[in-house]
Amino acid sequence: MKMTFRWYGSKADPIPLKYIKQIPGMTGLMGLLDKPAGVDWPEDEFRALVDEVHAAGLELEVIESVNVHEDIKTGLPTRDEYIDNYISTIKMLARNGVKVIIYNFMPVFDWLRTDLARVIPEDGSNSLYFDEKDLGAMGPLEIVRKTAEDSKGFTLPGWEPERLALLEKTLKQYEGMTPDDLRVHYKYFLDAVIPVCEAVGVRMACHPDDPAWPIFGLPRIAHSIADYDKIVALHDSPANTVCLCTGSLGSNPDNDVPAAIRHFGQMDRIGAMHVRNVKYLGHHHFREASHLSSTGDLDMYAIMKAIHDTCPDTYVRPDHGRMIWDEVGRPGYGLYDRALGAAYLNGLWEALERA
Ligand code: DNO
Repeated sequence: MKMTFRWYGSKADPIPLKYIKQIPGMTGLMGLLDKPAGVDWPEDEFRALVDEVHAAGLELEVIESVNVHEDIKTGLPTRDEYIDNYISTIKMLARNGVKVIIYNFMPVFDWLRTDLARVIPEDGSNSLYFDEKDLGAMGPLEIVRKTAEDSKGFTLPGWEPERLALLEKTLKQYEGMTPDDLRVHYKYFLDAVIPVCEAVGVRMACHPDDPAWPIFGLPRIAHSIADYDKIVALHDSPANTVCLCTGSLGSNPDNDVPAAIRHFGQMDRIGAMHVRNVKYLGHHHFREASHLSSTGDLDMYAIMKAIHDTCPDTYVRPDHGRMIWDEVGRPGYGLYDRALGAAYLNGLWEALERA
């Protein structure tokens, strides 16, 4: 297992690489270049990032994310140009030491919450929160406006300004599209990129829908074991993998997260793991908890054991943290609680190794 940390680059992330390196057991990053979906990433800029990360004593073997352009997801004729750019980016990343590319195939919205800083009454910290009842009153444009307002000036992954500028147009493109239609577009994309990945030694890892159910009537195709079975079958290859996010899949209590890890781990189809905990508050209603099992509803020991038993070489990052100790930072991506999460997950790992 390689413990990694999500980082947004020195211009966009207030957390210095030095601090990340000081978290015990941290081997590297899940990093990115801040480029809009569809763009061919410039090699000189990426090389500079790699050099900066290496100089800090960290690795950059996982990229999160190279976003997929909406024209690819909606199957427009313009998709081929964007797929060519994606392929060129894959080759460039491989030349520079990248092993895994995390992405998602969610229409329009990446992840969605109704409150980015819900106070946890027990201890006064705050975390990301979702209640479908609150969403009921808001349309997609309103939730976007609210999320932007609440993000404290940070660009949130999946909520990039260029994506939001096209929101109304994009939403229209999905009208009438079924999950099967979306899978047809997905297969077209995978058939083009996966052979390239095989040739250059990179694995694509698809992030699940978050939360793990359909929203705003949009087709969503990655929120259960059955969904993921279909995705890995769309183009059967060790390069076509999942980024198994415990908190996203686990937002639906019907998903047995350790079982999902074992299932895809045994198939060698886990490219990366996001590990975090959720606390269920009702139907389609949850908040994010600290990583410690007893503060939420997911069994972190069972999760780490499933990784240990079936995909022990995978990349793991402590996913979203709460905001604690009055830290001001990107919602979900502060330093302190994610560092505590990493230390705790490393502790579970040490116990598993020794047992
Ligand atoms: C949210 C993240 C997601 C994830 C993308 C991968 O905090 O886990 O935005 O990075 O879905 O493409």
